[in-house]
Amino acid sequence: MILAKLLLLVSSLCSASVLASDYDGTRIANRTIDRTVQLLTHSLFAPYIDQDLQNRWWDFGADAYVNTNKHIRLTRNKSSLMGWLWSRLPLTSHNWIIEVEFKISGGTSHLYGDGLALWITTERAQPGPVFGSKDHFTGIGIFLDTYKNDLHSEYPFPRIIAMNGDGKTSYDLAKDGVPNMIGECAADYRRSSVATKLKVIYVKDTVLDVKIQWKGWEEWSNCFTLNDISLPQSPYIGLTAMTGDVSDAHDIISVSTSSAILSSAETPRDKLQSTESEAGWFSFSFVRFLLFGGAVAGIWFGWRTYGQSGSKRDQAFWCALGTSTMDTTSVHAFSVTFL
Ligand SMILES: [Ca+2]
Repeated sequence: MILAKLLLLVSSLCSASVLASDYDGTRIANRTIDRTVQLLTHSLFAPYIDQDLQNRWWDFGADAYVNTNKHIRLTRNKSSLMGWLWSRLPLTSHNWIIEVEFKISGGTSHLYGDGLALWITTERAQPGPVFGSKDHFTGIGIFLDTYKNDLHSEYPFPRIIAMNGDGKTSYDLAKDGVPNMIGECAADYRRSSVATKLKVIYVKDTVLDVKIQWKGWEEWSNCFTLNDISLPQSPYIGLTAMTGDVSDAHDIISVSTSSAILSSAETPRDKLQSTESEAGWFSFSFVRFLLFGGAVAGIWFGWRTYGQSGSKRDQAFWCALGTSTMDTTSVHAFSVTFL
């Protein structure tokens, strides 16, 4: 019983150390991301397709095509193209991180566009006018808009603009979505010399955080953070791009999606107390085990010692008593028989 408890305790302590080693300390709002678990069902890496020229978890279509060594090219640098890439399964995690490595490249002229979009929406794979996807979407669209439709706008481009669609409101193409935008920033991610990545972190009903890497490796620029935002349950992940009169090549290099396991500000203290409590139980039980073992050993040793001394004592007694009536051999034999 005690041994089983000890094994159970050692096992639980080992589990705690694994949790601790996974801790990456990322803080979001007033909570901490303890660890992340990558979702292979919503991630995408080279070579992108299997021997049947399919991907088990993603669909792609329209003008999109796969270069197994490099990317999924949503559009070539040619006018009037559109391409899409959608997860086949909805994302059921409440809290998640999506990191997309992309590349937008084209000529050096001042005419290029239109850009690409990351979708977290309840509908999937429905081509349309909003960066190659349908309008009146439900969920969030994060648009990497490289073409300034509204020439009178004061916003510099390229730009990131997000809209939280309710399924009814139209994306305002002529004004680059500004009337309905919920977050935005400027970032010169086009033709960047370093890998360009978009990172979106969502904590259910709490926060949506968008960062972009375009200046240098592992140099993330904050784009925008939205508090108290709720996205639809079980959305799909989509990436679409479109060219019009102007064009660019829009490529997806990889998508890495992870489920995020969070702790509240109080949890580390609780965990610490729990660990201390377990450690205390362990110490107490171990001391009890030692005391019990010591007591058993003491009784056994005492019994042996008493038995041996008793034998000698008896022997001395009978020897003294039997000097005239018994010889030594018979006394010894009697003593043994008596014991
Ligand atoms: Ca635009």
